[in-house]
Amino acid sequence: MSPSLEVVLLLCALVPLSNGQDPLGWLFHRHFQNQYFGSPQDCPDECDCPPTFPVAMYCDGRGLTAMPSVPSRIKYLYLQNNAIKALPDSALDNATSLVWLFLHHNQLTSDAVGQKVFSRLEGLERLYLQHNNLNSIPPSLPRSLRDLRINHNNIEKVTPADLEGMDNLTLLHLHDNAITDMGASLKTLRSLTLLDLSGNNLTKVPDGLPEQLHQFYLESNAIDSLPEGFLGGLAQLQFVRLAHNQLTDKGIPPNTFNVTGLVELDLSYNNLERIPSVSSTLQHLYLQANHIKEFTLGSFCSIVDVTNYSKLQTLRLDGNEIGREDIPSESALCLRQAFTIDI
Ligand SMILES: *[C@@H]1O[C@H](CO)[C@@H](O)[C@H](O)[C@H]1NC(C)=O
Ligand SMILES: *[C@@H]1O[C@H](CO)[C@@H](O)[C@H](O)[C@H]1NC(C)=O
Ligand SMILES: *[C@@H]1O[C@H](CO)[C@@H](O)[C@H](O)[C@H]1NC(C)=O
Ligand SMILES: *[C@@H]1O[C@H](CO)[C@@H](O)[C@H](O)[C@H]1NC(C)=O
Ligand SMILES: CC(=O)N[C@H]1CO[C@H](CO)[C@@H](O)[C@@H]1O
Repeated sequence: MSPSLEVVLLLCALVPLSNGQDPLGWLFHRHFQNQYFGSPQDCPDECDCPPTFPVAMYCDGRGLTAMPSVPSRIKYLYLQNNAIKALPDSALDNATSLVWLFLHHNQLTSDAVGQKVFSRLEGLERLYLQHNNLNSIPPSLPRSLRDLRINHNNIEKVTPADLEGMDNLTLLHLHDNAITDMGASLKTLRSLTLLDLSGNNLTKVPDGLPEQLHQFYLESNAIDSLPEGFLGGLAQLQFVRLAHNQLTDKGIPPNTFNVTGLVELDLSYNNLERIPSVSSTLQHLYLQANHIKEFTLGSFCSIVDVTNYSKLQTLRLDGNEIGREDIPSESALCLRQAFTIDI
């Protein structure tokens, strides 16, 4: 056998010519794939469809300005980091198996998103639309969603119809928009555990907070007062962030934060002059950069004895109008678990 024929035979053994059986095939450039591994015929040229993971299609970061066509078998579609401007009604006609749809970091505007484009995606669970130019939540989003990210857009208003019936929605990222009003849109979200509304233009806390809420982020809005007992019915709530608002003592009804279950409360960068009363179970309290003039131990402990003390571990009071000398000596008993007190 001549040496050159040996080489050819060896290559044939190494490069499978049959239909995409090679587990590393998807790593190669598509043209190479087509030639040697046989990429699925229905994969658009501008995307990658790994033969080893036939339900995924990767079209991210390719400078796309329009939607590629999506084969019906695709469940996981990656379209982020492109310059896609429009999502016409027919764009996802065949994509009825989609479970994840990633469209973040594109140039979508609400006018260019079809009214019905999402309506046939009955199994969609994850929709990422953050960092686009949307000024409203697209109509007819699938009610099957579990994780909706639409932060960093220009949304001004959320209406009840936008989110109604999303019984399984667990995570809702709406931060860094221009929302002034949430109306009663949250009430029906019975599975919601994380609500991020930070970086908007809210002047008040939305009504009807979902009962399963666990993390509630409202920092960097324009809220100056809180409704009476607004954390009352939220038995799962552990993290509340209200930093960078315009809260005053007058705007916080007594015992607003004296709710058991709360683990972390961030009230930094507001206009408070007093330390609000908090539950003895609270572990981390951030009050830096307010105008607090007095260290009121009663805000943490109403009674102090062997069994009654605060569970506070972190207390930040730096950037206020008090100093270390303002902390009364009996604090040691009440705040016996506080490892960090910054003043
Ligand atoms: C949907 O599938 C049909 C048939 O394969 C095809 O002709 C059509 O172009 C597809 N539409 C889109 C938007 O991909
Ligand atoms: C929510 O999830 C359950 C269980 O997976 C499913 O049966 C139900 O249809 C989902 N609800 C919606 C509105 O899609
Ligand atoms: C939202 O707040 C920003 C900064 O505070 C302001 O520039 C903008 O005009 C406000 N937008 C609306 C819609 O109120
Ligand atoms: C918190 O509320 C309980 C009753 O629910 C009350 O006994 C306690 O004194 C309150 N704590 C503070 C610091 O006001
Ligand atoms: C406010 C509070 O937690 N009070 C408790 C203090 O400790 C006694 C027992 O010593 C409890 O009965 C109180 O409920």
